[in-house]
Amino acid sequence: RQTEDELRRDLGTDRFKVYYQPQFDLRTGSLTGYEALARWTSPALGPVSPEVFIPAAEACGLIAPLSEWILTKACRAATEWPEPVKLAVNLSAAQFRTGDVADMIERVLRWTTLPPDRLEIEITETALLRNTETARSALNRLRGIGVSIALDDFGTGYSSLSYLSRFPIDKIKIDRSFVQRLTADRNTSAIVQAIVGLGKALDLEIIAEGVETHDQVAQLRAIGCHRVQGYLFGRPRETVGFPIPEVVRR
Ligand code: G
Ligand code: G
Ligand code: MN
Ligand code: NA
Repeated sequence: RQTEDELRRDLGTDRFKVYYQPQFDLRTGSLTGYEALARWTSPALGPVSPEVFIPAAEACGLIAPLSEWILTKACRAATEWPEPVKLAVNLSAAQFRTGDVADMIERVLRWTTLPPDRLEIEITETALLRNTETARSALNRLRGIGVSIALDDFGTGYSSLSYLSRFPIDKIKIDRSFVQRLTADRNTSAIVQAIVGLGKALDLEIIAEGVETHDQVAQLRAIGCHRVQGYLFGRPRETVGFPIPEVVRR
């Protein structure tokens, strides 16, 4: 397949990039971290979304080297940020199929000298569903060295709630489909409120992703969800940005 051939050719070159999207705390107005988002522009195919090239890399056995490259690049960048905020990196389900994802992460942390407590990994419910035992032991090991774990796209997967007690989760990311419906739909607002309540009861951090409007911010504040990420506050960019946008401060 052409995508796979091009992927193989471009792996490790600067045609792959890592972009960073900021996350904020609405109460304090402070920057809390950045999510790393991989980007690829292929000479033959043009810009290819990670929704396409991550599955392609999984299919052709390149997910391990690609992920290690992304993680290394992001961790190295994070050691040079002006503030020691968290770096969140996405891991795909396929990476939990084998037992060595924790080894890879530990190796990259040592190599880049990023303190483990600055790294957060984002996983989806699907990843946990498909590889329950290897995922549990990898996550426990990472947790043990100080890496934190975020459950991504929360609410869209299967059997969400059981994961919260069965895996060492620190943070829930409320999927942007909920955020998008928040101001138009009373039921969605009740669901988000329930997720926030659940998170508080379980002592989890909660962040809303995909925040695009001031009305969504007002609703999230009212519901008690104080962490946010989305185009309203900052798009993913190649370099990290200061100062903090006005919309967070007021
Ligand atoms: O930023 P964007 O909308 O292009 O991301 C699309 C999807 O690709 C999202 O689900 C995001 O989590 C995923 N993604 C982005 N970068 C990475 C990465 O480095 N690794 C993995 N596994 N997924 C990523
Ligand atoms: O699955 P995950 O949550 O990792 O995916 C994050 C994706 O959401 C990335 O592709 C990122 O570019 C995209 N994204 C980030 N902020 C916004 C936003 O405010 N609106 C929309 N529509 N997408 C966003
Ligand atoms: Mn994510
Ligand atoms: Na998401």
